[in-house]
Amino acid sequence: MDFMITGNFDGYSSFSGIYKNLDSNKFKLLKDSIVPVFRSSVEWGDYNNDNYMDIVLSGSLLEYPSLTQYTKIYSNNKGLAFSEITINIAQADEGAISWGDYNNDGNLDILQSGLSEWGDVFTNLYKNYGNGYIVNQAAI
Ligand SMILES: [Ca+2]
Ligand SMILES: [Ca+2]
Repeated sequence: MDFMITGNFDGYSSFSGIYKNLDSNKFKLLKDSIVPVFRSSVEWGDYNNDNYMDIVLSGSLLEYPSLTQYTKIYSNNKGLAFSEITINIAQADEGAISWGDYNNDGNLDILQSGLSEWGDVFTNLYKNYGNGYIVNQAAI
């Protein structure tokens, strides 16, 4: 199993990293350009059903002293790299984000909660139509 961590390690910058399991005792940090976030939530899921686990994450990007909310989906390119996909999803931090197939159509949907850039608390459900379309199903 590989894993991903996000967080803040010095108070002035944030970090996101994917670690590939080389064998039972060694992991290698991949050099993918995952947005570095803290106050974050991240989960693996195969949203496009290609049998490669993708990533959804949300959190705060800290480039001291500015702080920006980020929510991104990264598509797994056949285990070789991850690329950010373009999607209309609310930017949030200090929340939770997860995959789940709420309508049992075989496509993983997204449940997102968190704080907007204006400090509003929200929860959104996004339906995955397949073919790259993920649409907000209105605030919950
Ligand atoms: Ca996938
Ligand atoms: Ca679904």
